[in-house]
Amino acid sequence: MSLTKQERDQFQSEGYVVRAGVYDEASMAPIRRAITAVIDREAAQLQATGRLDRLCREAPFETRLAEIAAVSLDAAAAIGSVLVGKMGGGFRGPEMFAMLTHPPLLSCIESLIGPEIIGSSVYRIRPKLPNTARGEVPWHQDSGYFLKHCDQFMIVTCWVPLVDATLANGCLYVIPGAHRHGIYRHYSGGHGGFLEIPAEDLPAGAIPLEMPAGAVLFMTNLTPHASFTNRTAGVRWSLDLRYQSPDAPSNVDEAPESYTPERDPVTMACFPPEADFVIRSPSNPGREVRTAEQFHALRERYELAQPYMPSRGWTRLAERAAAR
Ligand SMILES: O=C(O)CCC(=O)C(=O)O
Repeated sequence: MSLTKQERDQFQSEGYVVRAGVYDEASMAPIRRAITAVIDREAAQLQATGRLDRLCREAPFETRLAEIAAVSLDAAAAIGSVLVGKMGGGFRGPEMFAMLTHPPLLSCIESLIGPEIIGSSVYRIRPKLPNTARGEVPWHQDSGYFLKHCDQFMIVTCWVPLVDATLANGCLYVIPGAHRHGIYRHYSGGHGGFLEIPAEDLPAGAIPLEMPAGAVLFMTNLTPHASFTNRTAGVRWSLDLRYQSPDAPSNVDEAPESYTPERDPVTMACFPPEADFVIRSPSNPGREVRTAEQFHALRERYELAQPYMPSRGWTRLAERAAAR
């Protein structure tokens, strides 16, 4: 399952590569069931408090949250935000741990960063709901969200659609080769509240990447990417998972309480609020997080402690507009 030389060359020169069939149906079934269980629980609570009339239980995974959104967009957004989480990575059940440590994925990762693999702190479940601009993610590089001293390190993003990602439902777009520019200037308060690189600051040549469920898009942390409105009746469910080598700064073996405003940012992990975790360490196997329980406890410890993260100081988009 390792990436071929041609795939690795494409990743280095273009900043991305897509590999189909990394997850088969059986390996995606548990996370889909777990997501459905969260929807069940949260929808029942919303119904109990009068914020949702219908649970839409009869709908399949692909359309359930969309049907809830048709009843109440706010209810669907609230359910989505439980899965996405604020700081802390949201859902951290055993099914997510299985997705993060899926051996075929790790073989591909090893061919990009070597055998010592750290699960980078940021992973997300994303439901892109139909026909709402709220679900759009503007152009950005993942490094825009990390601390500045991490721009020089490789952190691999793996974007995994749990349903087929198409032009119609809001597949990802990338700009091949644009990662070689280095970091672009991001602006805070962009579309949907996300960081944003204005499209006019980026080179032309964006391409959409339609992908079957279970394929993986591998991107560098400097690869500009975006996704736009879902114009179907279903939800475009996806995961984004990240990995780095031990050369890149991490908070492995650090107490979350050691992240304070007094600490020098250059000594910090790339994204301090959430826990990084050792997935594979042939040199020191005792450091590996081997069980879903260990993973859950580590993530929870960070979430409860709320480690400090300094601002990267990006200007607000509205200020740029006012200055023009
Ligand atoms: O899922 C999306 O539409 C956007 C994902 C993304 O921006 C990311 O994985 O960094």
